[in-house]
Amino acid sequence: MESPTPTQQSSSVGASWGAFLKSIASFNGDLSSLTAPPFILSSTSLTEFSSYWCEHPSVFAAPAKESDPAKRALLVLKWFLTTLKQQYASRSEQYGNEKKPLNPFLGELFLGKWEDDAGTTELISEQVSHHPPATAYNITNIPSGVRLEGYNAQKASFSKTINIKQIGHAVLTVPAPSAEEPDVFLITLPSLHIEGLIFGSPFIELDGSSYITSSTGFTAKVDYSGKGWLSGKKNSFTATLFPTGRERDVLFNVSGQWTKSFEIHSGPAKYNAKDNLVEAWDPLPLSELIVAPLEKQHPMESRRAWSKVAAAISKVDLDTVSLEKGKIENAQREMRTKERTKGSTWQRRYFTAQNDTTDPILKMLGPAVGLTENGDADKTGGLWRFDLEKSNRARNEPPLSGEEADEVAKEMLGQ
Ligand code: HC3
Repeated sequence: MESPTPTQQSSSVGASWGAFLKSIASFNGDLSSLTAPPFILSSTSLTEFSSYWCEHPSVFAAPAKESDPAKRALLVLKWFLTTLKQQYASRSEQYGNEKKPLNPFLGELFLGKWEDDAGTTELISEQVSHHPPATAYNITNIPSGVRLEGYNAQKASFSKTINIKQIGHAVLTVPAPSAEEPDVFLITLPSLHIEGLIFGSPFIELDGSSYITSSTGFTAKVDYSGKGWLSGKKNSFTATLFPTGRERDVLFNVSGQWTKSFEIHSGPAKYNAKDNLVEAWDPLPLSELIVAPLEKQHPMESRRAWSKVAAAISKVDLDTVSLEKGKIENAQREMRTKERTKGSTWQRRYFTAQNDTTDPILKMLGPAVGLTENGDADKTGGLWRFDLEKSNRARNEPPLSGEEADEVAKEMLGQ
């Protein structure tokens, strides 16, 4: 038998579940290097995951209508909690089907929009770093001006199971009614681990705490408890909102399951808190993200770029999966070699890494939530911020002709 080509080695497909479990026990922390069994391969790239932040655009935009800063902070907390189900449990209709997403290539894009009663909300997601892998995103609800930007990477380790620490953060900007300056909210990302691995039915459980702190002086802390000792239910959490630095002066408390429903109460948590119920949340139908048809997409857009791999995954045609993945990986390697020879770097289309290591938002709000001023730039290939100038340039570019698109696909993706 011929020995595998570098392409086959790097394309991590195949392996039985037993071999997979063995490989994760000696795992080096690089999630993309895991050789997963065919049934656990997903045809969705991680660049698509940015859309999970906004599948209820009206909840995303709601804080802009609230004039009281504390209630605005509560609406931001509510929106954040409503995103968790999409972010961490939506890929499996039932528990136990969390798959291995496609590992995005540098410059990969995922663009879309939502059109609903909140008006138009635009999504831009770009793979801004490959080593280490990091994805950046910008989501704007046009009528309200509410805007979320952020970037994230994952650091994985193995102890009993796969544990993932999320690196990066998000910043939500909310124009406040009749205020000159918008409110700014700095959001940290929860840690997670994979459960059900041993039974071949992986699903995510969140752990630890995450925070949201605002320029108006309010902080929310969310504690994730899994099968909570209080409720005994999966995906449990409790959250409190308080004036920054005064954690005991709880203005609102929220509790429930992030996959199901939760209740918001005023004041601190009590055993019998029916009287101070502010709102009960039950998941709403999602607003559908609109993505251009493949032939209208830029060749670097995720679904177009990965279309052959995705088709092969759905047919469980592993040879073609390896071949098509390998073409992209090899073309990308060649691009990086060419850049090194020329002394150039890949120009990100929508985001720019901040060179000064003190970001004003992180400087102002970072200490309240334990984030450093450089946004862990060394672990995410940079401190990434949305670049409006670049975005306007991209928006005004004429679409590529068929020939130009073919050239880009050949050079960048080997297709
Ligand atoms: C860990 C994860 C990749 C990262 C995913 C992230 C953290 C990406 C950012 C999103 O905003 C939130 C999010 C949700 C799910 C996270 C994925 C779950 C599983 C995947 C691993 C790379 C796959 C591990 C393989 C297997 C078979 C155990 O599922």
